[in-house]
Amino acid sequence: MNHNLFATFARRMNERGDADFITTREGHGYSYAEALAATGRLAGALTDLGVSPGDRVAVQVDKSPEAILLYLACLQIGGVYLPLNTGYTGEEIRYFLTDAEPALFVCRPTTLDDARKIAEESGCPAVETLGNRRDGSLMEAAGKARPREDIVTLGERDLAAILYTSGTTGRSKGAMLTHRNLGSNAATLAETWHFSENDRLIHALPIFHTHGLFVACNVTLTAGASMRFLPKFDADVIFEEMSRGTVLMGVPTFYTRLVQDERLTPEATASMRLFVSGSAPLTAETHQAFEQKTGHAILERYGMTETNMNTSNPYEGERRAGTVGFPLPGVVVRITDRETGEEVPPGEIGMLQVRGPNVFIGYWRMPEKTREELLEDGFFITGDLAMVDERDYVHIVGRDKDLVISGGYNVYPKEVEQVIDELEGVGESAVIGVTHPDFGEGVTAVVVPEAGADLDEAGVLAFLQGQLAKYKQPKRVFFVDTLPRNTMGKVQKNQLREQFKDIYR
Ligand code: MCA
Ligand code: AMP
Repeated sequence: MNHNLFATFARRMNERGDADFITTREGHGYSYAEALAATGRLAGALTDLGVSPGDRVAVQVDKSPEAILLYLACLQIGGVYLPLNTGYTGEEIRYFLTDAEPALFVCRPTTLDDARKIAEESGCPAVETLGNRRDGSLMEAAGKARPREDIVTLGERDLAAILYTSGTTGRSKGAMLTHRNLGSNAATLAETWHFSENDRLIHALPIFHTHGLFVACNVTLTAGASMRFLPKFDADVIFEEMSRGTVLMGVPTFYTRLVQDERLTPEATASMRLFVSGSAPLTAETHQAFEQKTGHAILERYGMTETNMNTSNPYEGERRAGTVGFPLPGVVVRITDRETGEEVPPGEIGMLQVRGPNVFIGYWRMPEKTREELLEDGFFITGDLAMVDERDYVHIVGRDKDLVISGGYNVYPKEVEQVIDELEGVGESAVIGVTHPDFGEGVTAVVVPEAGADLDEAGVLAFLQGQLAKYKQPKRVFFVDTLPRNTMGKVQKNQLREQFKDIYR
């Protein structure tokens, strides 16, 4: 049996033929049959470029239908897709290329010179470009290549993708996701969320993360539905698209922005059947305000890069505000004591662990990290603190890991602190997430200057430009004489969060 996920997709693509798969507002797009043919041409081009089964293909490109076809072409030939945030700086990219050793790096036409240099220094043998106007050297190569129609035969543990879970500095971990991981989750979600050929997904998320790539695209392909591909979230466009769409998938920031918009009414959302939220906590207030204004209860689900989706509120039945619903079919969730690892009784808070066909097989070339987080009995330690209520709904109540989630993007404080600490005059720093009305949490730096140092907020922010992706840069920087520490010397970030809790209000 061929476990290649693309075999399932290709069957669906053949069945759906002339039906729309992906369209843009500029009138560009692909029917299913066109997408299948174009994927075959890209698969031919990748082969010509020397990509073999198991080879990584690193991709940092703007959002476009062709970028999705490139992902599919990678699957088809057994390559390992490695998407990279378009906000990453050259330094950040250097780490990923060095660590993952891809056979090919596909970048934007505008960044080719820098990309070539970084690729050369990182030992990556080939660089091609892909633009968002059907341009770039990869599209040219696809035009000349002999299309591939075969689908490489794979086992269920073969890799489909590697997604890095944080930025740079050697700690970033590449989560290895198999064809089985992605395929099982797509099938489960399509069924749980009642996806059908009639669905038209409004796609406004980036396509370098689990949410916009796997949840959105794999579910669409599994159901044979269609996607309206938008470059980014823009409320004006979303309101226009909602008159024809049926489903929106978004991070909570989408919904906090929509509920503040006076155009949000039952009429504006009349053709929609489902609003999905995830990647960060949706507040109960936003959930309730959205329902009050539209009659739609947002369906909140919970996932991770390492696991795809774990839990979901029900399609039918109560979508409980402030909860992430029930474990998906085939997924087992257990809440454990953080010290002993023993399961805690319902109603008590503990570490959320998860097991299922969705759970990744480990971190790329990090066996020790893998052993620490992926237990022998198959459970993965998520780092999220959770509680299961009397009706079995899972509540995510906090995080045991030092992580800030800003507008759905993960920011690892340590990474930002390390860069700030390099600035002359900085004694030490602590980076925290503080409640932010738009991004959920705002990245915030607290800096202790060295004696006599001449530092100000603008100077620190200017120093970070170009070193860290924009979304990782603090929204504000504050100066203190000392950082609060416990008796073990550990910085008490809770105290800092409390001290600065009102700065974005
Ligand atoms: C943009 N900026 C941000 C963010 N996005 N700063 C902090 N956090 C962000 N998320 C910066 C911009 O560079 C800009 O800076 C300023 O903030 C305002 O930008 P704005 O135009 O308002 O932003 P936007 O372009 O509208 O983007 C906001 C956004 C976007 C729509 C929330 O960040 C987004 O699409 N996030 C989705 C992330 C995502 O897909 N996460 C899924 C991860 P300046 O003005 O100085 O230039 S997958 C995952 O987590 C798991 C598996 C799961 O469960 O799904
Ligand atoms: P990532 O590493 O980008 O995949 O982010 C995964 C993390 O996002 C999880 O470990 C959670 O902390 C958080 N997350 C995702 N969905 C939700 C949700 N619905 N509610 C609360 N936190 C979430």
